[in-house]
Amino acid sequence: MSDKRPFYVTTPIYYVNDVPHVGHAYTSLACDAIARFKRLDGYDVHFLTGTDEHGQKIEKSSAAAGMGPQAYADKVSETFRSLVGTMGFSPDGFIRTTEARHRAACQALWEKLKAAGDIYEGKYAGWYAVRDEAFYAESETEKGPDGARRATASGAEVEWVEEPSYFFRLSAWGERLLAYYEANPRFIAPESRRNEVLSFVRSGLQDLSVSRTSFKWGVPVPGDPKHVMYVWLDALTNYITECGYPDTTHRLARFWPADLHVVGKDIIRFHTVYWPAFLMAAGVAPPRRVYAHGWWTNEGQKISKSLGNAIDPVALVGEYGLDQVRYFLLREVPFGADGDFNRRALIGRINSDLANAYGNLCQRTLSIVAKNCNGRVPARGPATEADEALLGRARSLLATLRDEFEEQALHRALIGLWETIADANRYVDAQAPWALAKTDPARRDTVLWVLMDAIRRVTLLVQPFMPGSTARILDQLGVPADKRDFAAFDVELPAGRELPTPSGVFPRHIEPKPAG
Ligand code: ME8
Repeated sequence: MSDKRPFYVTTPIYYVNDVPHVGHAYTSLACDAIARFKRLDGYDVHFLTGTDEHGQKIEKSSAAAGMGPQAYADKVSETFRSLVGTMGFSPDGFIRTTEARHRAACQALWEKLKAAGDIYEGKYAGWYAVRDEAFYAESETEKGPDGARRATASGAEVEWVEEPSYFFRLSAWGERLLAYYEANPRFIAPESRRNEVLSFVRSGLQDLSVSRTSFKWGVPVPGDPKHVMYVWLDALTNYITECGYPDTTHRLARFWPADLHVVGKDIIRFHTVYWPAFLMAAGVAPPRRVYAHGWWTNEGQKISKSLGNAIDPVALVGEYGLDQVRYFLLREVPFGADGDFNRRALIGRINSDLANAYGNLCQRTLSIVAKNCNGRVPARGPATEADEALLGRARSLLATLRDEFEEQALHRALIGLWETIADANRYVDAQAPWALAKTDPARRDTVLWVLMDAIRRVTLLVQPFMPGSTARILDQLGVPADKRDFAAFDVELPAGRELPTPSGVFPRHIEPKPAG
């Protein structure tokens, strides 16, 4: 077993009722950047994503598509799997809830909850939203002008359901949940979400219906197969299925409790109330942290199937480039806040942050090196105050980024990196290495070495966000493949190393002229 520290990070598992849009890509992208950062920082990372394939919503959409639910799930799940390749995600596992290992884990968890006295048989009569796969109290719904009743929080239509059901004794867990939140102040983030959950739990919890009898597409309840498990009990269990539950040795012992579940703000309650309660009732430790990010709109509008304005991440990558899209999504909106997807903003960032700032810094530095230093890493002489200022800033970035990643402040990490890029560009202007070529070649070499080292440090840290482009920049800087993790952050470039011919990495985006 590795002596590295383990780190387990998960995305939500996505419903297969529809193909992925930019919102799904966003959550997985954030997890990917975090997983890559931790790997580079020497952790033994397990990064899990996958698809949520049971429940009434999937049963209904498969029927609407004229397919059996399994064939339908197979087909749509594949679109999420192929998005992994398109977006350059690096998961260590891709789980599907229709796998046999998952059914076994759900049933084992159910037996535990039952044996603990936390599951009892009864009858559910109340409101249910298929779109959210959620039960709502009447007070959480309202009737619209069209006469339809909807969940106030999500806008999903609710229907009245009355059926035999098993219940989880959630009402008995309120105090223990509050004690867990109290003892683990980092469990729910950001702070605004934590407050929201605290007030929900303090207001008193109702027992939760955890089985359904009016449809069939789910994991059968052990010993009572008329019932299928409530899809959220089924779905949440995926995080421990992946670790081999109910076998508590091996991966569960190593990676559980999960370090981080990243979710959208829409599903915070499931992850921070139901999930820890199920786990505690089954004698399993709750996860360490749940981070809920915000919601993307499209040019000011809510993204929805009925509006037909879902943004296809595959098309986006085709049009603007993979790393460009990855950068924009994580830079544009403070992680945790809501944001608006706007093409002008995307193009603006591609041209200013990537082409003009980062790309130009690399390109002008490396082309002067190619022209003046025989295409080799120049030798450094004594450092001036200006050199030390830039190098000092670049050296401090790793410690700063570790703190930002601890808080999932991905946008702040990028802001700090780009401030250093701006500093470096000002340094080039002030030092004017092209002018030193004739007057003071030794000083010119020092300036170029300082720039190359600053670019190297920044680029090592940009890797989790833009793996492809940074690999090309590191190639051009002559950084060997085994000197690209953070253990090599302080391994400086040796003078004299031969460099490949530089070429631009971040082209400007020019909008194609409308036809005609
Ligand atoms: O809720 N902006 O699956 P789901 C930002 N299967 N993020 C968005 C988004 C948007 N407009 N739209 C979707 C489910 N997301 C359950 C999860 S986990 C045990 C089960 C992201 O397919 C965001 O992360 O509806 C949200 O939480 C998730 O997709 C919901 O995906």
